[in-house]
Amino acid sequence: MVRKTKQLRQLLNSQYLEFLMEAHNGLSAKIVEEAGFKGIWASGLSISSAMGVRDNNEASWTQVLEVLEFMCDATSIPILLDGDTGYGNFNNVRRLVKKLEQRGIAGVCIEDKVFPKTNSFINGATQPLADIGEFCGKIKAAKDAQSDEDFVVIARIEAFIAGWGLPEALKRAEAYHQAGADGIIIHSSLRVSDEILAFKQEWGDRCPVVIIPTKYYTTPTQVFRDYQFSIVIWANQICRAAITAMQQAAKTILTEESLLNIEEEIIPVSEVFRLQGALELQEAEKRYLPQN
Ligand code: SPV
Ligand code: MG
Repeated sequence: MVRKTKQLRQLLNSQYLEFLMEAHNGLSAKIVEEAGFKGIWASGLSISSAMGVRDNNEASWTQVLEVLEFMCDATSIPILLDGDTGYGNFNNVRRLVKKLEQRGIAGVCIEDKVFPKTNSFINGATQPLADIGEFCGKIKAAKDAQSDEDFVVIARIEAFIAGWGLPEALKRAEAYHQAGADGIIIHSSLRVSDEILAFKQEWGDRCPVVIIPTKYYTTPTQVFRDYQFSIVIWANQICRAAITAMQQAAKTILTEESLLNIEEEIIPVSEVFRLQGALELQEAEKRYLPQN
């Protein structure tokens, strides 16, 4: 089987538009793989929300690592971690990369903001950007720390989010590319894709460019193909779908004080067992437990 790092690298360098789907725990990761996705975005927003905390580095990086381990064990497709700002300085980044490799994570994305970060869609224009030189040091440290040559390091540019224009975004992209980033995420909070398209037009194919169309979701995916983006990340929809379903089920059961109207609407317990791999354990028990 192709190593997960190599799988992710192949997605990044593929001539076709590829897709990563968000997941935030072992169960959602498994569901994403079963749906047919070739890779997973371990979203900071959705992992933190599943933990019941904010997307402000309230969960420690080792708590995130624990979640990643479950996600990785449950799946055979590569995981790209949303590594926020790298949880500290260059030194924290290189330790992060080492630990991610040990846990089977295929790559990490770090963004050019300041620890503790805030989600890009919460007052983005007030968020300070990292110093370019300091951020380049983090990228270099990440690349020097990896022991698997295919481990992927993506640099995420928040210039548009923070209210800077195209020249600043391009300046940063060039610096991060020179520092050794394997690809760039160009992020935007506009409801139209103008910023990211203008960026790609200027940037060309100097290195793969990844996008997160959470806000500009009305842009047809064919446009992203035509502009030759590398990967589209659907960054939070599995988490949001789960929240919708959980809110509705909780409300129905609370008000009706009965399961009658919900039982047919939700998956049976047997499907939970299947997703957990209960059958495998039953077979293993036959092999390993004394049979009477
Ligand atoms: C995440 O999924 O945590 C991201 C993407 O960073 S976004 O929330 O769209 O900024
Ligand atoms: Mg994030």
